[in-house]
Amino acid sequence: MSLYPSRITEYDERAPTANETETATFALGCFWGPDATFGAVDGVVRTRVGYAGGTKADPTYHALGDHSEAVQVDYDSTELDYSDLVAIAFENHDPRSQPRKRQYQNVVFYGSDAERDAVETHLRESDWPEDAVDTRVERLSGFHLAEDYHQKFHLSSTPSLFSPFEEAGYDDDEIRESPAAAKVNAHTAGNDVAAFEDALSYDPRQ
Ligand code: MHO
Repeated sequence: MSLYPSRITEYDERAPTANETETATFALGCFWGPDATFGAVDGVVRTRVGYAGGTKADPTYHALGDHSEAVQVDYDSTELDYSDLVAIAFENHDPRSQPRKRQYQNVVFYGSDAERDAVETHLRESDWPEDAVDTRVERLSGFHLAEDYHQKFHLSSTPSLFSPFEEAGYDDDEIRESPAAAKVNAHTAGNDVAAFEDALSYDPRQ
């Protein structure tokens, strides 16, 4: 499968703008995986990875302090709800224990009382006994963008699909914030991504 730069720019021009989306933030271990897992979901428009949950100012990958690796998901609330994303978060980690390293700990970061209520409702309706869940549920106090080489990690490790973004003239910030890049990144990580198949890729043999 290949990508035309023009398909990328067309896809991104059609996507909901940043003002038209809501944002959810989760720490679920090494952020490369959840970046691609959420990117595959219909209605997830943009993703970015960073550090959250700690107090250290200006964390970096090698000086993380008390933060955890986190993914931020911008989604179209006409297509899916915050609680759908919470459900996906709990399908994609084991909430019964925390990794020892705070870097990889699991945290659901809510941004409002309504979101906190949605997490609590999800847990109450889940099969987990209340005292079995170690995943923290905390108010988001800040999100620090990770280095460019961690953004869309699977995509940037796949030159044949990454170079069309460069040919489209995208810089690092534009690749990080590109709705098309979220979908192609999810595809390169091995997920089924309807938007990639339907709107972005072409088969060069046809
Ligand atoms: N160092 C590990 C995890 C990276 S993740 C961004 C690895 O290379 O797989 O923490």
